[in-house]
Amino acid sequence: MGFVDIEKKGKYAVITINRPDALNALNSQVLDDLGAVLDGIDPDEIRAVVLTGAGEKSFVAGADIGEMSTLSKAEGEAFGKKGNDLFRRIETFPVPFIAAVNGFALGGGCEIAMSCDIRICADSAVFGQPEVGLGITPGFGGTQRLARLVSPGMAKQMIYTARNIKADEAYRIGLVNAVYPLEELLPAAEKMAETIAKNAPIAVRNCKKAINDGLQADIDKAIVIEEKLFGDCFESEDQREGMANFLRKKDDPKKVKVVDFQNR
Ligand code: CO8
Repeated sequence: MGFVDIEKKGKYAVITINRPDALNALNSQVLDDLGAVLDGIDPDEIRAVVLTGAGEKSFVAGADIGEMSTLSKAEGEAFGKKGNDLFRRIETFPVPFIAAVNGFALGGGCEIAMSCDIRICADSAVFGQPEVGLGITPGFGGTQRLARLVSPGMAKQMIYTARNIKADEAYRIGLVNAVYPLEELLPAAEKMAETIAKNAPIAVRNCKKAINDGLQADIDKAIVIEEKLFGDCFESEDQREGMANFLRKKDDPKKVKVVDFQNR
């Protein structure tokens, strides 16, 4: 569909931002198309999502500079909100998102990757928040998520200097979990998605919510968030069957089976 493709592969999906002529830059249409693709994902059917960019050069080279160049203050704020609302949807979507960063992840590209749960990248990837060189601030969550993901000092250095970093530095500062040769990146991301999709879906969903919501709360409130989401898993067939399978295995190792977790 439009500038964003989705391929459903069993219990996971691969979403590709597909505007390679502009290095997958995010204009309003791309944001709308991505929103429509999210609308079409049933979290009871799809249990993990890989997000990547079309082509071999760029994940997403930022928000569309041409579109932004003539915006008024009010329009700039509205465009920021449009991106922020969409990226927050990804961040809170009830299944994990893995960003497979296959090249440039600049400005809005770095920001959309940071709204995903997990980031892995190609050895050719380049990350950066070049906005101050364009006379603006990062406006799709960069000032907030980068400081939370890496140290505030490193986030400030990247944002104030507008200096791009390569994959090895992104790995060193904890912005990505792993670096792969480009041709191995998507298979690795899909393997991770498949592994996640095999686990109990309510439990995975509740883990995402517990981590995200807990990070925004003080520790006393955060552990209550965890307790509630932990309790919510009980009495589900997945919990009953997952634990019964372990006990059967203890009783007689031959009785062990791969649990086919359902969304119950
Ligand atoms: N917006 C629009 N078009 C772009 C963008 C972009 N961000 N990036 C690349 N393109 C286009 C180029 O204009 C070019 O198009 P054309 O062929 O029609 O001239 C095509 O993609 C290929 O790009 P290049 O020829 O420049 O390719 P190079 O390999 O020479 O360079 C770079 C690759 C280094 C990635 C270079 O394209 C570049 O610097 N791009 C801009 C990167 C950037 O600054 N991104 C941040 C943008 S600002 C942002 O994301 C803010 C987010 C928050 C918004 C808040 C709103 C209020």
